[in-house]
Amino acid sequence: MPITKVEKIWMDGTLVDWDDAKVHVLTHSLHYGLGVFEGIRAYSTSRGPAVFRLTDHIRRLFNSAKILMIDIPFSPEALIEATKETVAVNGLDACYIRPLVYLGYGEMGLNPLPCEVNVSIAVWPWGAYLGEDGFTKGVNMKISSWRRHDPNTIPPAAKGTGMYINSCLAKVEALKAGYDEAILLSPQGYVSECTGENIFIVRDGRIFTPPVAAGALEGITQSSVMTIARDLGYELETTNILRSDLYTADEAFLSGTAAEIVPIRSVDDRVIGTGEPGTVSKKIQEIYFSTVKGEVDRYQDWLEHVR
Ligand code: PPE
Repeated sequence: MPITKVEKIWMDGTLVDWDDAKVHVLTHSLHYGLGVFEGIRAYSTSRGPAVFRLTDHIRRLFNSAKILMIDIPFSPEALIEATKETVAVNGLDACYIRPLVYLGYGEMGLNPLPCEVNVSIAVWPWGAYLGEDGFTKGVNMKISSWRRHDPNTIPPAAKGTGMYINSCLAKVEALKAGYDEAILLSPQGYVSECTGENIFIVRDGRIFTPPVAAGALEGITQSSVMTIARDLGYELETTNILRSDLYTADEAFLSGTAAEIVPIRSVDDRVIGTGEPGTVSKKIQEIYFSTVKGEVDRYQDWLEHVR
């Protein structure tokens, strides 16, 4: 998806012009893929732009860095402030936010410990990640022939840059085969997640989502969905799911910051339920969109206002 250029990007404590936000070709992370990042969204609310669950995203950024032994040279508070400043200075009401922690120029070789650690925060307007139609009609999914990585090969709990080779392989395979998005299975064969989203199924009014142990990222949207669903009175369980559970589910949907909440229309050409977004999926989607815009009182704490 093409990036829409804005004014400024935050790099290591200063706001630089968009066109000057550059790195050297010998930047360590570019070679070995060791870096961590976040995907966050700010939404327009009646009180101006608000970043959705910013503190939780920054906390996950620090946890990802901890898992990969990267020492971020800023405090979480400093990066929270920097994120708000970057949204504000670009005058955006709603945008996607991409904090990136990478190992910079100056060292080569596989020992990352001596490397300089750099941090950037970029923001840009980003629309419907899986297409506008996805929200209302649902998307067609394919189980990937690529497995999510084993936790003792590359820990999926860390949102590390290099791990996304796995997601890119699965995404390309699905797109080339005519599907919208891929679902990855864990090395043990359980449903893990999608290339950049968590997955949920609904069966007899109960909701299920795979655990972190199946190789899924601990999604912040997933956690919001869990709270919303339970507050609506649904039973929700984090448990292992088989691919056949997907085929026979009454409803299925995916969740992610970029993708937001998108119903699943089919998996491996098996139409889910009636083929129309189900009642539970639609209800959760509706509440999620009202929540991020600051229209739901009980979830106001999830909004972190920019000004
Ligand atoms: N699983 C993966 C692998 C993943 O990358 C994401 C976020 C999620 C689950 C959902 O997590 P959360 O955003 O906290 O609900 N994917 C980010 C990157 C997408 C991209 O194209 O880049 C995102 O949604 O921002």
